[in-house]
Amino acid sequence: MRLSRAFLPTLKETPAEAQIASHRLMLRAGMIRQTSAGIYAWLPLGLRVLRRIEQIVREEQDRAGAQEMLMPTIQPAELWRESGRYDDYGKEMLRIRDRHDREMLYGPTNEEMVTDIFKAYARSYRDLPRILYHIQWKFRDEVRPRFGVMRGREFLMKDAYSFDLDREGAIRSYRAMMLAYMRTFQRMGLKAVPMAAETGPIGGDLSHEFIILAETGESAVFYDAGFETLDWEHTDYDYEDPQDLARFAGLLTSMYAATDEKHDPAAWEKVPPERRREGRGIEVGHIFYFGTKYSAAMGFTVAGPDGRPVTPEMGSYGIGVSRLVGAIIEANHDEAGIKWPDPVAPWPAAILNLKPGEAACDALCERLYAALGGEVVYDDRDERAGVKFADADLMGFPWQAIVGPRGAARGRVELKRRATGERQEVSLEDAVAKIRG
Ligand code: P5A
Repeated sequence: MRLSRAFLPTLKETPAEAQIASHRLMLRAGMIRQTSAGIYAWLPLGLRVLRRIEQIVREEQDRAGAQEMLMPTIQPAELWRESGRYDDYGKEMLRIRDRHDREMLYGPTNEEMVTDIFKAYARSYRDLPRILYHIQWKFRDEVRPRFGVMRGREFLMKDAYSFDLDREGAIRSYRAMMLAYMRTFQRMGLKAVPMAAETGPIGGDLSHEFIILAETGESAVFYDAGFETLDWEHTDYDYEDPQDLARFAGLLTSMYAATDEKHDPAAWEKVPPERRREGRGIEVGHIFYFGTKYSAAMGFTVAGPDGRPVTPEMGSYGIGVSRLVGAIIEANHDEAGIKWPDPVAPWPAAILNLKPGEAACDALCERLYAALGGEVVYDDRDERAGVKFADADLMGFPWQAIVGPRGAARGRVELKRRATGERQEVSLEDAVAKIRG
């Protein structure tokens, strides 16, 4: 992407309305633009990051055996009358009437709809277990939308729903999602801590929030150092093996973790002092086991092994995909801008041509750009070097390949690692190899 032709608009001024770093940086880096309170347009830079995050979420859901579908954003009110939530949900629900005066709503979540769809097909215990998910926009008319995409009114969520024959099966599905979540967040370079949580309007008696650690997070958290060091992604826990999942859940729950609201000083005392960690965090995921709350209310049964009707046990599992964009920035930024972790970066590198029009600079930049298949940002603008450095730091590409006349004459590129500030002079081939990772 040549910057001279791109729509990657950065702002020099700090927008007055933004109270937290990620919101400020997303506006300044030209990732999002507010179109109404709590509703945002995703500009090209923001969309690329959103898509990468979405893809990691998708891959880990698939790996856990969940199947992707896509349900609509607009839902009929009747479905929500069946579960009794139409009135309970209150003002957070955006209610709409169509031309025939039918009551509709913009979905804040999909428990009713997925139950209605699945029950139309599932007939017997052989149709279970299943986990279905989609990645779809939601609307919640929050009283105070704030912090940009962290608490929006319209936001992108991955929501999965499990259907099992009995409680034991449902707990297994719940654990599988827990493992998928730990792997998902780790792949994004985040440290995630699951914490026992309230169930609120979703309901049920078992629930965990996934909090990622960021100094600027909204809640204070107390946790065991094990959450920082354990590798969930490369362990051989098998989703198909209930004992493996139990082992994994046992390890998770054996380690202390609580937000300040649920902090238990007596239990904290039992954690060895060298393992005690205190920090701040942001909720990026929330999972629920609620048994037959929706299946029973909506008359969903399947024929059990003995032929008698069984009401399936359910759970639901959410990840705030658009919130994650803000959360990752909260965990990875400095004064100058964003420091994208490689797995979610919009582009792996920016090539900074410090002297466009100078033959050697232009030639080296073009060769580098071509060698990288055009899959980087090439700052070919007729701008001062200082402007290019500032924009590249702000947009946060993991690598900056800096090409000035002196280096270019010798075929050398200065490679800067955004996260650490480290710089080294390398050949074009080495620059390509490093950027490709
Ligand atoms: C679980 C999936 C649910 O809605 N139903 C389907 C359950 N859970 S939840 O906790 O209410 O939301 C799941 C995650 O969505 C993100 N989120 C938000 N992100 C941005 N702006 C909002 N207003 C917002 N509300 C919820 C959070 O990451 C939450 O964990």
